[in-house]
Amino acid sequence: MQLQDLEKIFQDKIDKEIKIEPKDWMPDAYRKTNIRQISQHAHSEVVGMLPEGNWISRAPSLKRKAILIAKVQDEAGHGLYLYSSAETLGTSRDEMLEQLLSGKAKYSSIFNYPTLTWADMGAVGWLVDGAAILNQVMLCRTSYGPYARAMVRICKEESFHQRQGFETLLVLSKGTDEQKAMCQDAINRWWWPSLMMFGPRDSESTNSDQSVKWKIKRKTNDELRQQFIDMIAEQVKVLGMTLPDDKLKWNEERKHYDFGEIDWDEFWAVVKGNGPCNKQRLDARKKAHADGAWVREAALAHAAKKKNRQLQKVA
Ligand code: FAQ
Repeated sequence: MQLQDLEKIFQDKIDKEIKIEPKDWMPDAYRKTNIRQISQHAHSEVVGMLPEGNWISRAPSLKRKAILIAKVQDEAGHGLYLYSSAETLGTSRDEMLEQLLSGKAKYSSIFNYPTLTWADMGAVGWLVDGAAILNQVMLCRTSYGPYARAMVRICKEESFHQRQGFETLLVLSKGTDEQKAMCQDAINRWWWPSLMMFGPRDSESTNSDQSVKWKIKRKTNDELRQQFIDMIAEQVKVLGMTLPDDKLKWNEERKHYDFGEIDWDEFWAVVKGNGPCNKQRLDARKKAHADGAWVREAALAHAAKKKNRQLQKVA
């Protein structure tokens, strides 16, 4: 078949909302951008375990500890679904990990901020998982089949994460003056970085145009960010807390909240590796990879033994 015919079949499928599957022909750039996005997403889930893992041993009660362990384990599972989904496009887990550990691959800027108090566990659940889920609900309809299907399950778990984060803050917001202050402080520190999770402004977003045309992305960075602000500006009232933005104001004409300027210099500094915890996060991943070497070797040795035994049986 001619290249033009293949491109036409591909585009027809996209137009008719038929999912693109691993064995279907696809343009190289479609394959490449999906590998880029899905692997970055997988790395984010895995690196994202670190800020919360930091609080497992210090959770204030057995119940909170059990919930936090379950949540962190969920993130590992999300990483696994996503790595598997990217592998269907012809890349290997080893290649993706090598890119993460060597600092070549990106992961979400948000996980380069420290979790200083217990209230941060609430703020991460409410704001970080809240931002993640808005983006991921859209990705349940992304055009690449294995990515869309992974997202359906991830979203179910993510919505539980967001609610547990909100509930954690709700309890603090009704507590002592010290607990209330801790809750407000966590919201103040996580608000702006969570707005940055949606990526640069549309005018600076290099991948958006093509990704929207291919229905990889269904909404732009700015559209999702606005949706998030509108939702959180209402929810924060239930907590009796405020968001750290004096320009935040309902705009009756636009039917959206107006908001202040995001510090894009800070965003790009974090993306380029110069955030408060970038080095700490990568060092932790490198250590975990090195410490796990014996597990990988043992698994390979076991698989080889098993294969040998089967071959002997056949012979
Ligand atoms: N951080 O052209 P665009 C989670 C990069 S999961 C770092 O707009 P695109 C769960 C971007 O890669 C959170 N880099 O890019 C959880 C590109 O560079 P490249 C992660 C960023 O792909 C919760 C350049 O800037 N979610 O939180 C960021 O069209 C709690 C230009 O940007 C996903 O990954 C950023 N924030 O749109 C886990 C969702 N934003 O690659 C644990 C899937 C942009 O050309 C605890 N990903 N960049 O070198 C997406 O939807 C998209 O990739 C966007 C970016 C929307 C993130």
